[in-house]
Amino acid sequence: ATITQSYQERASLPNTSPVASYLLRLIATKQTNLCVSADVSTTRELLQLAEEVGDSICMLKTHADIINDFGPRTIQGLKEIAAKKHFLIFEDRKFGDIGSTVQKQFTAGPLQIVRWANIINAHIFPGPAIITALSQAAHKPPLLRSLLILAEMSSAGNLMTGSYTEQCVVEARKNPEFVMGFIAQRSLNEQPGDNFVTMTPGVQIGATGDGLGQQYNTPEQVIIEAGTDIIIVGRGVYGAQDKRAKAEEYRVRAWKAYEERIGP
Ligand code: 5IU
Repeated sequence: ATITQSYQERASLPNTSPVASYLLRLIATKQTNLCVSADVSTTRELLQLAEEVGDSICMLKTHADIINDFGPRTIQGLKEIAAKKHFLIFEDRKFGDIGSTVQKQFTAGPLQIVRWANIINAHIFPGPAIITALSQAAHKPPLLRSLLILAEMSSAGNLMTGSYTEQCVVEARKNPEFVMGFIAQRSLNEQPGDNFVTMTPGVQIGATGDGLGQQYNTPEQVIIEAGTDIIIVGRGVYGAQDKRAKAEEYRVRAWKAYEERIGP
């Protein structure tokens, strides 16, 4: 059902995590279901990209561990731009260890992810305690944080299929307060009452792959045919000469696709 419901309607359904509600309202207000993946290597490039694409996105996805000079200046800059331009920050850390270790990786070290990322993601191959461990760490001190479970990947030959993906959905349903949805290639909202947010990487216009296993679909394929909610675009945007214009082009394509999907 969520496939044909509007973002606005879904924001107030029961069983929706607080961060998901906030995000769905933000998407509806800004009219953008685009997340840009900022896979750049310096703080300067990261903040400049955030400024340039900020008006066109609902979320910026980071890989803090590929920023050469990541530090307090990066964190402060990111937070300021996110507040000014109204988007959420998603650190694509892909946690995948025992509960005790992921708590430390989430809160400590040079990155201190919990301090600045509204959204994080995790694999469930270590077992469901990874969800409770991250949730605990996010809630002392109480911070509004949410988790995306990695249910499917875009890369060729990946092993996240079938019963593994199904198990991701089972664990998500048990934790609707903290788990806002999935990274997946299609909507996994299959049961009445499911209102998970699906974010899909592997989106580019005019390319089918990158020679390193990445597989691309168009915004229309993922939003209309696969029923997902947010497209994640990296090189398609930051690889362009005019990043602002390119982000706007992806925003318009993905938004039109969503409008077509929900119908009049
Ligand atoms: N990413 C994927 N596929 C996945 C997952 C994450 O591409 O299944 I999970 C990340 C990797 C990169 C971004 O940071 O999303 C996609 O970048 P490009 O649009 O440049 O391929």
